Amino acid sequence: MSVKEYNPSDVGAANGNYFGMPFTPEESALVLVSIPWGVTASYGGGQEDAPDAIIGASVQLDFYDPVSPDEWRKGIGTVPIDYSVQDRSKMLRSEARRVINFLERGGDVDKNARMGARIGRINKGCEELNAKVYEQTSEWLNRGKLVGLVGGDHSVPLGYIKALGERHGSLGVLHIDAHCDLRNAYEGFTYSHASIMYNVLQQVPQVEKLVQVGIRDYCDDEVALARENNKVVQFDDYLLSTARFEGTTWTEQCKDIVSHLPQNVYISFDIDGLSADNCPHTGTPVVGGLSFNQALYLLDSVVRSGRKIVGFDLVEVAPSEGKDEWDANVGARMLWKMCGLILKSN
Ligand SMILES: [Mn+2]
Repeated sequence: MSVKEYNPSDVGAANGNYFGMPFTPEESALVLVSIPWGVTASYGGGQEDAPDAIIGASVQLDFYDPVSPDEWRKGIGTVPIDYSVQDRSKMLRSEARRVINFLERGGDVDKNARMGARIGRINKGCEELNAKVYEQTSEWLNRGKLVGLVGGDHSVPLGYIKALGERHGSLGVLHIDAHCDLRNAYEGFTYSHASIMYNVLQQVPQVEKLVQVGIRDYCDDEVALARENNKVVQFDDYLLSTARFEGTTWTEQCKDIVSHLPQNVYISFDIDGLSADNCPHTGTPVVGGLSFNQALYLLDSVVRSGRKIVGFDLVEVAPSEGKDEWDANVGARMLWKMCGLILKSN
């Protein structure tokens, strides 16, 4: 079907594309790249199934968006999912589970050659994944496309943020998450979901600011790192709430948050930054958190400030097995809003 014949008010087509959109990636301004990967989950898993589940849930959305009306008409294309990534993830995930169980029983990996070898294989597999994400996203950027990345766990965007850094020279990361993800090699895994922002700071020098919002489950080392590194600005979820109880508005807080960001902004959206009723099956849900509308208002504040969203990811959506598709439903809706916002700001 051509784009002209397409009526978005019709019943959604289950054509394998996000939102049942009729566009090919080639004819779209924005392409969505799926990374079905979830090797290092420390608690709940399932993130490698998120792209399929989000596509499934996305078809039943209606497309009028008062925040970014009609922006989808510029084209939102779906890059076919590479299931070899998911197969590799499942294999390495079973190795990672053994390592985590071993650690939880008090084991010392430095004294256990088999566990050490497992960690070596996992780290190598993650490096290969990072290279693949870098290549795939670079290819679409070179063709003049905007790219949205759909995880997968939070380890997946490293290669993409590198590609954007090389392209733009300077960018800031707006990081919405319950966690800081500033751990150096969590559980022995260099490319853990809990280390993504540590790795970004180490490996992507073009990231000049990392602004973290909604964080509420983090450790002393991560606070110390943030205090020593003037690139990192943290907005603790409870402290934001407290200020609002005492009269500060979310509008004022969003202005403050956005003021720390440079002109080019990458959004890294961990679904657990939202309150847990929005993501009950995510890997590490935490009480508190942003409402859907608070998060959306913050993202729109970035665009309204005149800054440009140069890329985004949506990670840690974990569909439950069985009938409850709520996590994927919320994920699809947040993805839809981010698609509209990136198109609006470019
Ligand atoms: Mn995260």
